[in-house]
Amino acid sequence: MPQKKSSWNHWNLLTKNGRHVWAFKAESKNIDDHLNNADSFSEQELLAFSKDFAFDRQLNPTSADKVYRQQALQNNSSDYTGNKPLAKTPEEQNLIDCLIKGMHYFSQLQSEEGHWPGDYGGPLFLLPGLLIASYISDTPFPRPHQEMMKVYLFNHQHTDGGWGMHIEGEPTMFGTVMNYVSLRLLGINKEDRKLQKASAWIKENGGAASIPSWGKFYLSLLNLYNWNGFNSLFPEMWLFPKWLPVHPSRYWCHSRMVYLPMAYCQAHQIQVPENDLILSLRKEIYNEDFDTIDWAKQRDRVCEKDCYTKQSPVLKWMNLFTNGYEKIRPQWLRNKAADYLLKYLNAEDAQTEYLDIGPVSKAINSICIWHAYGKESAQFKKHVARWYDYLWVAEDGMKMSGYNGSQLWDAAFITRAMLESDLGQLFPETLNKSYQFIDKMQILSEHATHQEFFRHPMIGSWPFSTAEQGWPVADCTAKGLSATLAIQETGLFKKSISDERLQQAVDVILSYQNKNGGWPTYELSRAPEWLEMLNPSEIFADIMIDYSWTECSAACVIALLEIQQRFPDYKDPQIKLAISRGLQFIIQQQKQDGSWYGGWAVCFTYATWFAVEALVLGKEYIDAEPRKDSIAKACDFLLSKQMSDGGWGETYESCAKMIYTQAETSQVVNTAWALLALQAANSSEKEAIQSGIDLLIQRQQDNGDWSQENISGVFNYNCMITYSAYRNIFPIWALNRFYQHKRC
Ligand code: LAN
Repeated sequence: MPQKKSSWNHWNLLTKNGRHVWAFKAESKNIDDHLNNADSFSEQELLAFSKDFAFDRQLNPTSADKVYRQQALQNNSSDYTGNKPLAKTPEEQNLIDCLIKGMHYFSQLQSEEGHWPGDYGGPLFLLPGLLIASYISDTPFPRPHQEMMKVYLFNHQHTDGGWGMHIEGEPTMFGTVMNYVSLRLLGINKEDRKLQKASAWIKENGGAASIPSWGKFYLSLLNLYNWNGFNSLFPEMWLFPKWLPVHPSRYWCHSRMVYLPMAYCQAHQIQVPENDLILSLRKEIYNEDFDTIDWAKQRDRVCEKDCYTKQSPVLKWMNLFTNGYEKIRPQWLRNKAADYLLKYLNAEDAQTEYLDIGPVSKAINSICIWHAYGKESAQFKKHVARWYDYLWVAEDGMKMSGYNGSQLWDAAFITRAMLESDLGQLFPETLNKSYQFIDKMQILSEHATHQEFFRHPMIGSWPFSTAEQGWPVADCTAKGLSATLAIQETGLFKKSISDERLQQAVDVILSYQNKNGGWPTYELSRAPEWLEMLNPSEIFADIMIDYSWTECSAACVIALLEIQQRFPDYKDPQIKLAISRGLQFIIQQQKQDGSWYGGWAVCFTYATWFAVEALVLGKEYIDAEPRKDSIAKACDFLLSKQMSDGGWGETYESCAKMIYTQAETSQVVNTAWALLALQAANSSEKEAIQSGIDLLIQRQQDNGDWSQENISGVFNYNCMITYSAYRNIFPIWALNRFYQHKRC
C-alpha cells in the first residue's frame, strides 16, 4: 500500500498483553514510554493533522482503520510460504486464491502478541466524557492528542451543524451538545464557523435544557446545568437490603457501573467553578437566560430527536419520590451512601487495573477518584494512565473506543474462521500466535473481593478484550473455548491450554445459563423484567437487567456441543440438559417470519446465523420436526432478503426499529452471515449461495482486504459500534465454509 499521509507516521501503536496505546513519535516499543515524545512537535506538524486526517463522512461515516492497517502492512510479514492446494477447476482455483489472499492480508494485521488490534469506535458520546474528566481535573491531554481529537470531532459533524449519538446516526441534542461543548473545552473559539452552526442547531432544536438525562448529568458536572434539573439517582438505594429486586447489584453490570459513579457525583454535587468559558457556554447552548431557568421543570424534558425509550409511569412515580426525598434527606445517610459508593468504585478500579468495565464508567470513575483523593493521588494517576487505552487513531482522527478493544473476541472468531477448512493451516505461525494470545487471555483467578461486589464467578472464563480488564462474558467464554478446541484438534501446536482449563470454561458456561434456558452477557438475570420500567436513560432500551440473548445462547450451545465431542463424559447429563434447554430458548425467540433479532450486531442476518448454526449442530438434542421447521423458515427468510446482486444488506435501523431494514447496497458482512447460515443449513438453493459467494469474491480488493461498508455493531438497540475486523473475518469464514463443502 503506498504511503500517503506523512503525519500518519507520527502515530504508532504499542501493545503489551493485549493492551494497546497510540504513541506520538514513539521511539521505543515500551508502552510505558508512550508519552515520552508527546511534547516534541512543531505547530506546523499539528496543523498538518487536519489536512492528513481530512475525512468525508458523506462518503462513509464509518472509518476503515486505515492508519493501523497501513502501519501493520509496512512492519509485519506473513508466514504464508506460497504453497497452495491444486484445484480441479478454474472456479475452485479462484476461490482458493481469494481465500488465501484474504487470510494472507489479514495475517499481516496480527500483532506480535497474537491479536488483531482494531478500531472500536462508533458512539459519539464517549470522547466528551473523557474530555470532561480531563477538564474538571485540570489534566489536559498532550497537544498532539488534543489536535487529533478536534479533527475527529469536526470530521463527524453533519452539514446541518449537529452530531448524532453515533457516527451513522442523525443529529441529536445529546450528540450535538456533548460534541459542541467538547470542542469548546478543547479551546475552539465560539466564533468558529462550524461551532456557530452547531450552536444554532442546538438553539433551533429547543436548547440544551432538553438534553437527555445522561447529558444533564455531564452538563451538571460542568456547571452548565443545575443538579436540581437532574432526577435524583437516590444514592441511598445502595444501602437497601440486597434481597430487594430493586437493589442495584441486580442491574445489568453496565448500568450498575455507570449509575454507580454517577450517583457518587450527584451525592457530592460535583461541579466545576464558574469561569469565563462556562459563563459563555451558558449563553451558547441555551435559548433561555441560564439564571432564570426553572430546573425542576427540565428534569423530564427530552428533545424529541433523542427520545428512544419513554419514561414509564412507574419511573415517574419513583422520581417524584426520590426528588422529594432530596429535600429532606439526612446528611449522615447521604455520607454513608457516598462512602459505600467510593468503596465500590475503588474495588472496580482495582479489579480492572483501572480500565473499568467500559468507556462511560471509565471517564466518570476518574472524576470520582479525582474528587475523593485529588489530582496528585496515586489512584488518580493510575486512572489517567489508562485513559490512553481507550483512545484510537484512524483516518478520521483520534476517538474514544467503545471498550478497551475487542481483542479476544476477534482473535477467537478469526481462528475459527481460518480453521473452517484446512486451508487455514497454511498460516501456522498466525494460528499459533493467536492460540498463545487466547491462552494468555483466559481468566484464571478470582478477585479477593469478587463476592462482596457482586461479581459472577469467573475462573476459566474469557473476557471480550483482555484478561487485565477481566470482566468475564458468557459468549466470549464460548468463543474462546470454540477457538481453542478447533486449534487443538489440528494437532499442530504445542498444547498450552490444559484439559482442566477447558473444563473450567465449560463450568463457567454452565453457570451462566438463565432460568429461561438462554444465556445473558456478563451475569445471570438477577431481577424480574419489570425492573425495565425503571430505565432512566431515554436513549437506550433494555439496560436494566442482563437478559438472555439469541446470539449469546447460540454461542454457548455451540461450545457445549463441541465439548461433548471432545469430552463425552464430562458432566454429560448436565451439559445435555443445558443444550436442549438452550435450543428450546432459541426456537422460542424466532420471529414469525423465520428470523431472529440480533442484539449485538446488525442485525437479523447476524442472529439468524447464530441460531441456525446452533440448531443444525444440535440435531440430537431437540425434536426433529420443530427443529426442521425452524431451520427451513430461517432459510426462507434469508432467501427472501437476498438482493439482486447476490448479496444481503441491512442498515443500523434494523436494530433500533426492530424491523429488517434493507441497505441501499449489499454489505459483505451481512452477506457472509447469511451465507454461513444457508450453508450450515445445507440449503438446497445452491444458486443463491453461489451468487452470494461470487459477490464476496468480486468485492475483494487486490490486496486481499474488503472495503469498509456500513457499521456492524450495536448495543442497547440504539447505539452503533464499529467492528473493523468483521469485514475480513466473516467473508473469510463464509468462503472457507464454501470451500470445505465443495470438497466434501
Ligand atoms: C459489548 C461488546 C461485546 C458484546 C458481545 C460479546 C458481542 C455480545 O455478544 C454480548 C455483549 C457485549 C459483551 C457488549 C455489551 C455492551 C458493550 C459493553 C459492548 C457493545 C461494547 C460497549 C458496550 C457498553 C455498554 C458501552 C457503554 C455504554 C453504556 C450504555 C454504558
